[in-house]
Amino acid sequence: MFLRLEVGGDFCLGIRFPLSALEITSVDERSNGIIMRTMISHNTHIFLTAVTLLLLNVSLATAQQMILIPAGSFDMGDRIDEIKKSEQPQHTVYLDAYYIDVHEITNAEYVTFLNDVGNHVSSNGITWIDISSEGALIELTEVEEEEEEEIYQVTPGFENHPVVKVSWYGAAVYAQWAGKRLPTEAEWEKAARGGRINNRYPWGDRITYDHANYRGTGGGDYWETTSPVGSFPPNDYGLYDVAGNVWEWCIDQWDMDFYQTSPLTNPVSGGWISFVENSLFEEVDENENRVFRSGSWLNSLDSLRVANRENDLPTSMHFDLGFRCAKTASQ
Ligand SMILES: [Ca+2]
Ligand SMILES: [Ca+2]
Repeated sequence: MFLRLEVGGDFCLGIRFPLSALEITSVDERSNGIIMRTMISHNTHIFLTAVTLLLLNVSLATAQQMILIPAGSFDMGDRIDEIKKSEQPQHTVYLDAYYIDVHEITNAEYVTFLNDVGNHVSSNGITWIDISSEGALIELTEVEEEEEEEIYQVTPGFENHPVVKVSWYGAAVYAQWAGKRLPTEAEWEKAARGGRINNRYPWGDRITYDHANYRGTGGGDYWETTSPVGSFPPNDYGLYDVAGNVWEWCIDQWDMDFYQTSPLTNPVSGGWISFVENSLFEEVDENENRVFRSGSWLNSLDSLRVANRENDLPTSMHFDLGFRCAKTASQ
């Protein structure tokens, strides 16, 4: 007999039992939600209930897919003189504890959000994700037998790839829907460094195609564009794809000289975290660039450096730009 547990379509655990048949199928309608269908046949033993509860706890932890980064200081910026002035001076920053997503947000996760809210454009006309340009991996399709109803769907085979062509607003509104927020730039860099000091890349000073998805292919990198999230080893905090695959939006407004004036505790440029958490992000100035980090499948190695900073307008949507979420630990 077989016990199967699935969460969000991307987590599956199966165990065979000799005495009973028990099946749990769960559908993740929202990021943390679980709907269960349970079918129990003959000879169900009480120990199966205990096992089920244990597995359910495992599934919930997996569905959350966040890791706690403990409170403390780290050295932010470039010490090695990589030429870019925006990364200097290196300065010590203290951050309160926070959670951050293990993975980049996937197409499947973003489609769940879109179908829940029923739109990909905000009420005041801001586009969250570009679904119309050639090569878009999410599209609106008619539901069979109900011609007037449309749902968002992922191009088959790309469900577990990171969502792309999402604007800063589209990232922020997803994060709010999921009960999270975007990471600050400092939170992102601390997480990406994985507890190491002065490392050029998340795992150290060297990087190869066995570490990350960047321009071209070789080693463990088989992808000319995005790769499924988690296709490469994690950093020391257990975070995947913090170098490469897709760039990742952060809360901060772009300020090239921010490191020269940055507060040394919980810094964020151009708006407090509460500003974003209180849903005021739709009032964020469309003409003020926002930060993204990580480098992408499109970039050479230099862009994947953990100190590297990039930026664009919050309305920008690129084929190599996505995001992951964070959450203040006290919440
Ligand atoms: Ca590649
Ligand atoms: Ca990335």
